[in-house]
Amino acid sequence: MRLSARGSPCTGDPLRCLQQEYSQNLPTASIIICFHNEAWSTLLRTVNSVMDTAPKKFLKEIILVDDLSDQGHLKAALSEYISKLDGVKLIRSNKRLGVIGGRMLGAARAIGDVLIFMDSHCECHNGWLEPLLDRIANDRTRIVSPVIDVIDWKTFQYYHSVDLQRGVFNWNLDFHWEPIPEYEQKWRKSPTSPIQSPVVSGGVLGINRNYFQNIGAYDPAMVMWGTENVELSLRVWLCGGSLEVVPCSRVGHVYRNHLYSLPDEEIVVKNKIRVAEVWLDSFKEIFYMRDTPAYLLRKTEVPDCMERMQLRKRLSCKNFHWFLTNVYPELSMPEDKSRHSGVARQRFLLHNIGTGYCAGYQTKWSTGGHPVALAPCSGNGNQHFEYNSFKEIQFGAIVKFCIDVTNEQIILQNCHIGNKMESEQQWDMQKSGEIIHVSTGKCIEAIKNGTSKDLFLRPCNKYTTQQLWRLETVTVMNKR
Ligand code: UD2
Ligand code: MN
Repeated sequence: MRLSARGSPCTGDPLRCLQQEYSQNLPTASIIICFHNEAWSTLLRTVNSVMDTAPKKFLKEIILVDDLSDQGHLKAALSEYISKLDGVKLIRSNKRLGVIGGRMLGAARAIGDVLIFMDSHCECHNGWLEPLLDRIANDRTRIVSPVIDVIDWKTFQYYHSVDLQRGVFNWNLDFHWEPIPEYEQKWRKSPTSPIQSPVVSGGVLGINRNYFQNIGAYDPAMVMWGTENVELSLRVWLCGGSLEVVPCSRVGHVYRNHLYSLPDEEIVVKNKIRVAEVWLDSFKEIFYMRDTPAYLLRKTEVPDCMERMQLRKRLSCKNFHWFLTNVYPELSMPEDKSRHSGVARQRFLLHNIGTGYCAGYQTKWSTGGHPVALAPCSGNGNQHFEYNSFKEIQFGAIVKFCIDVTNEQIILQNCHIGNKMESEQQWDMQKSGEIIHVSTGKCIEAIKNGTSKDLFLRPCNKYTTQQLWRLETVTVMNKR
């Protein structure tokens, strides 16, 4: 016999969600709610809404972890209230563990098949649990998140998010939501299909209990609060699992604009540094360029990431480049403003005035790079370049090459982006049309080289039209 979910009121497509059927043999869930000085009303609203909505047969337990709260209402009154509730346990930590340590403490005590980590100020809707469990039942390496709606912390007004969103991060390693890209929309079979998500929010997430422990739980050296969801997400993707937002599951979360009095202000920065050091490979330099506090801190303090690096090796995890190529190709280089506009990217053709030809990538490899060749302007992808605020002229969508020089010949080389503040790969684009090499002050000139026309560096001469370039903008749709 199959059971149908008891209506999630406001999903992207509520009717279809109501029609979904789930097995009677879904795995059981332990809901882990870690809190520090949570208000009475919001904490108990969270607990009661879980009890009201989660089918008994799937709800193994609710584990509350008190992370050393000092507010009076969370002492005896809470213990007494909880003792009357069936299936709710309260663990008190005598040390401040933060959300990361607190959740791990709860996870260590849990006995359900699936762990659901939940913030202590949430409101679950009917039918939120089954679709999450169903996805994990079919594949234990899936980490799942409901759609998380916003509850205003002052007015408690509930805002249903209408658009389907996925979780992502920027080069500062800060998490945010964004509308799903077009290719994801097309790829999904129905409005109820899960959405692949580069990152899950930390607020509410489900993960198979054994899988959570096998892939290394949370990084125990990441302290207190912050970026643990980015770390877990990267690790899961890179080490063989996947992440998704399940549109038929909905939970509200009270977003507050408060800050904790964390014992050390640099905690979040330190957590981010660990994520960068363990998972970003050489791309971590971009993070350090974006995040000055992290850059400065890393100069004075080198974190010990040995254990996590060993874990990464043991689990045969892929590298960050794979993540950029396969999971989150939209994470562009920091200066690429076009990413804010969604799917379109601004690129241009480098049109040489003197020859009427365009610069382009050619596959032939010589002298340590690909010489840039001139060819009739076709507008094809091999003639698309991007210019960024590091003054690099880049070629390529995901694996970027940069315009460089060897023996005065203009070539495409791996970008040094972020590795050095000054590089041979920096160019000044003049309004007059010259492209000046920053380190030598010379100009790019189109010169006949046997049968082909190649590009060389020559002393600038504004009367040489082969040194003048027009940038012709092209707009490209991102594809996966
Ligand atoms: C977001 C996530 C949260 C977590 C956090 C970064 C959402 C909706 N929420 O923050 O899950 O990923 O970013 O770590 O995406 N808490 C403790 N001890 C502490 C601090 C907090 O137990 O020292 C509890 C707190 O009571 C809450 C949970 O940890 O239940 C997360 O903290 P938050 O709600 O203040 O964080 P939020 O929603 O801004
Ligand atoms: Mn929260």
